[in-house]
Amino acid sequence: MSRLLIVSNRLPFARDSTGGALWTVTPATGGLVSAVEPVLRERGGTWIGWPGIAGKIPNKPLTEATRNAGYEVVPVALSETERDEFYYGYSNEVIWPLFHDLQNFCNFEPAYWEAYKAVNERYAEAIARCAQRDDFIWVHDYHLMYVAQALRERNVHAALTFFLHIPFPPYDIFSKLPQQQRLLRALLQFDLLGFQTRRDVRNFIQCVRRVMLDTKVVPRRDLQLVRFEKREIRIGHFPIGIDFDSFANGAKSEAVTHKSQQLRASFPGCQLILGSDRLDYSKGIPERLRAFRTALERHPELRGRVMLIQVVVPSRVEIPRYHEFKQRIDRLVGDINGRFSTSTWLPVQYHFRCLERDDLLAHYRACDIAFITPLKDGMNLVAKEYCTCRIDDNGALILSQFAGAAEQLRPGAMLVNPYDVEQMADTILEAFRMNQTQRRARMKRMRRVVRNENVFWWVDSFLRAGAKLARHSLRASKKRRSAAAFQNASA
Ligand code: GDG
Repeated sequence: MSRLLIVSNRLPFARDSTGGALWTVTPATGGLVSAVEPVLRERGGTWIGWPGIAGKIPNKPLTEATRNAGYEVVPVALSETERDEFYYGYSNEVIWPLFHDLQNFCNFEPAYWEAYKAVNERYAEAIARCAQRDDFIWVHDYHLMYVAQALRERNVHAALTFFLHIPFPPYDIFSKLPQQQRLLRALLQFDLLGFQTRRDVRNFIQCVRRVMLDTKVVPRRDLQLVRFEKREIRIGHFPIGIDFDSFANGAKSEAVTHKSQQLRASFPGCQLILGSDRLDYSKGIPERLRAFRTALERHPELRGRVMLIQVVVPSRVEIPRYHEFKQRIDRLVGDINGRFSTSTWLPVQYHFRCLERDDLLAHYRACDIAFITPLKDGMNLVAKEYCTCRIDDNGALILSQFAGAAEQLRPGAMLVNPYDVEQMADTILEAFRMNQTQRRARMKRMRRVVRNENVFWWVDSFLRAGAKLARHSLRASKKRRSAAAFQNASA
């Protein structure tokens, strides 16, 4: 089994400066880390990434904090300007909104692209320094789409694989990107490209066909094949999963059982509806709040009998747009509570902080309905975590049709269009009225999928696709060697 070399923008640890030379190291939150960390902890390997704070990295606190991680951690440093132009700039003001179909939120500042390339080159150098022969090199996510190109320019010919955690947009949206051709060319320097869903693969292939006229696409049943500059690139969908057993066992634990009972007991006679997201405009939080408000307006039977618990995890708060976005959420929560609350009932309970893991699990266990409405999402792990923690099979999931998870959870979820506030409001009523037998039947179906297609299944399927690739390139290099030998002999 080859060593796994994971490369992502952020490390699974966040470094925080408490002033002077004092540093704290805390586990980072977010979908990528939740999924990849348990895998690396189990298999071992190396993780290359940025610890989340600009400037020089004094290694000691990081080395100490990661000593028992079960894998090696290699930090990449970013200056403040690089953080601003590469991370906040190209990654989060161009790619993130564009790939979530929110083109009006993009800032196509030309300087950002140069910073993006330069930082990707820094990551490429770190990979070139760390990589050993036969390592499985696996680059993650939208911040690092230029890494393979940078490695090829440094004459690295090893197999390179990539997984995109966020959606890939359709051609009509992608074609707004000023660097569309350069970015696709860079992506085609990887040997295996993994996407979350069939929809993303379709979009990517459509963009390749329209933008890269010198490619040939060979449709295949499992992995699609693209021929480009004498190379073959394989493309597939690999829906990311979660560590099912760890969530299910966590939900059964005494501490979580106690906390969830306490939570339930605090709101007798009320069905609890849960929303939990990072602070991000792609997650559809205002739309969800407006739908909840409409539900209370249109369906008086819900008043006093449902409560929305909305957890918003602070994220990218340094970006002004995110700050304004938080104010919008605050105002909506204030409006709903101001209009509908009574002396004994508060319609929205709002937490703007990251819950401890046990508290999060207790919320999953205690809430009757999960209300997850991203405008677009690569996958959405919260939906899968919620199903997993419903160990009694009782619970309803209202899920945006534009979340990647909708492809797998379709048989049990109540799918909604997050732009249709009235439809979402009516679905709240439907979920509220749904009887236990129906809820259980739906939940069982979803839990089966989440259990079977868990994070280890995801890694295995990606690694298997990568291993096939290694066999292909071995055959190709043997062919090249024998062709060269034949030419030499006949010369
Ligand atoms: C990206 C893609 C894709 C949430 N609240 C708390 C908390 N969380 C954790 C959840 C979950 C993670 O954060 C969020 O994951 P998502 O998948 O929902 O979203 P992104 O962070 O946007 O992730 C996404 C993912 O990558 C993986 O490929 O699914 O589409 O955008 O794991 O548990 N964790 C804690 N307290 C909270 O209050 N501790």
